[in-house]
Amino acid sequence: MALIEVKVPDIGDFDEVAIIEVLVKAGDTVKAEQSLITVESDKASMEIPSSHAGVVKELKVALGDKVSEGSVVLVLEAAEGAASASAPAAAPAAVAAPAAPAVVASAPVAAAVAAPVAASGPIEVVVPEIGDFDEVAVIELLVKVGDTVKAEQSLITVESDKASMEIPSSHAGVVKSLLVKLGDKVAKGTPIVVLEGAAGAGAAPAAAPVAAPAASAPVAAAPAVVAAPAVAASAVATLPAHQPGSPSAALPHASPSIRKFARELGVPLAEVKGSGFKGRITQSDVQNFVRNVMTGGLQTSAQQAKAPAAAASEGAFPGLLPWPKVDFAKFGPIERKDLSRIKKISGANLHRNWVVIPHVTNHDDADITELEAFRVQLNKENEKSGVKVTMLAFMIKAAVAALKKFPEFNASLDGDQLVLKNYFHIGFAADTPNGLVVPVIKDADKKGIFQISQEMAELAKKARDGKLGPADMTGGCFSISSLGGIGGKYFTPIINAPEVAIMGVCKSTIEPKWDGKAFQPRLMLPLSLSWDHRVIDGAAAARFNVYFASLLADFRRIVL
Ligand code: CAO
Repeated sequence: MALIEVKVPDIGDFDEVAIIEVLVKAGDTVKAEQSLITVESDKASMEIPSSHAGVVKELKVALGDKVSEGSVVLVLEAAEGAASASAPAAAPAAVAAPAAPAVVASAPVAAAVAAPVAASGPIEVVVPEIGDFDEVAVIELLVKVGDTVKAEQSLITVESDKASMEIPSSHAGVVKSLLVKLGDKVAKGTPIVVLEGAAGAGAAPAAAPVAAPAASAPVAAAPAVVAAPAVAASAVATLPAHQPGSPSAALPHASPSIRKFARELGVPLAEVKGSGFKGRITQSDVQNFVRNVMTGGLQTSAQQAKAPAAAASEGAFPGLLPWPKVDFAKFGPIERKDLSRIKKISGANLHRNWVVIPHVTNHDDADITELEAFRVQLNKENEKSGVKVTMLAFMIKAAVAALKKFPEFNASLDGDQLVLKNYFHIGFAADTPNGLVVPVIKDADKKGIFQISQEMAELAKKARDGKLGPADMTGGCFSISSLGGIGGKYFTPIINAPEVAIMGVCKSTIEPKWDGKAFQPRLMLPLSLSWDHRVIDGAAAARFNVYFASLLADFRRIVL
């Protein structure tokens, strides 16, 4: 059976759009035209359909990744005789291309050029070019009579079965009359509103709206927050509600701008009840939700599950004293500093992981005397290569071997099931000026020490420069947090959920070790393995540590 790469089709003028939902997982059987992922810009969300029927062999994207035309979404084992839905396999872009994506890019552009004359009299704003659609339903009215609108401001949201999009105003002005209502079907040229044009407020310059969707920050920023995860050695992960394969993670009905609004406020849309047309979530639904939470009338599931510091500080966490409120300035000079974005995200994730996961930490030591000598020798021999072999690279390989021997460490909890992974992506905590991030070395089992050392150096640099993308930080199976370059003896790393264990290592020191006849100076590396007691037992954790240490003590064991 043929393996087919299903790619993102033509999505108009967009360079990159973020994946906000992964709708299938490896092993799923999909039909041609079935939606695979949902992507979102600040003006539209759209589902990318499959060009073929078949079984998903491998997902090539993750939540938060940015994709553009030609990005490979997944590899499909095509069903026997299952040609593409609407075109031969040779032309997947054309095959898969839903009309919707084209609309997304063209709508604002066309709106801008639809009535390019500056005017102060009444202006009828019409639906611009919306691609191949004959008719789409109006699902949201975003303005009312009397509202002052700016050029490019969204007027209505329309929806097909694959995409929703906002139609922007071609002009600034005051809404004199609304010419459509909820449920109406509109097509190119349908009048939407009559505006009393503001003097001098003509059409938005053609260049601006073209650039707007692609360049606008929310497209890039929002999903990064969702996935950003990876932050903190111990902490961060994708939001479980949107994990691929979680069927309950249906996208709530809300337009892109409402979703962006909700994200900015940290509102979990899945918990908001929509009062709009066909249950759509409106801006006032989101505002009411926030009001209810703030007045204590409602707890988000996050609050219930994670008991965030904010709740504790308000005394809202049952059974706990309120967080002490102290006027520090009374005791001496102070200054205030906002937490960095990374710290805010990692803090919330660390807190959840610490509260939700029953952590236990096992400490042990690995004798790395010979391995360190080998590492130093390797670096001498390869001085000119520019690649410095690090102890961490050896630990990543040792972690892979230990995960293979103890598969429940390479797993995640999903309800009552354990998801066992047959891939080996290892995260490592990296210290950056803005906080901790956890870049991931993908497929570490297939890479050698030199390649891992090189990739680690590149990822650590990207991390320090603040250039890591969501794809660099997602998909990890197990993390290593090394404080070896700094110092310390042991610590209790917090598990980077949904992983189930993390290895913390500190600085190795020469210690006297009894060999049966005499004390010998040996280089000992302190290990601190934190593990999730819901998945792993103490005996297994001790065995994991012993095995991990034995590999570092004699690296030849790795090939046994
Ligand atoms: N024992 C003794 N020395 C060690 C060591 C160890 N376990 N690990 C590293 N070193 C040495 C290195 O050999 C290097 O020495 P030289 O410069 O003489 O060669 C020096 O310490 C600095 O190493 P490094 O930290 O730059 O390199 P690394 O590969 O060990 O680590 C990275 C890379 C990105 C993991 C690290 O820079 C970092 O950011 N660490 C902090 C991680 C962190 O903060 N974790 C805490 C999370 S708490 O939740």
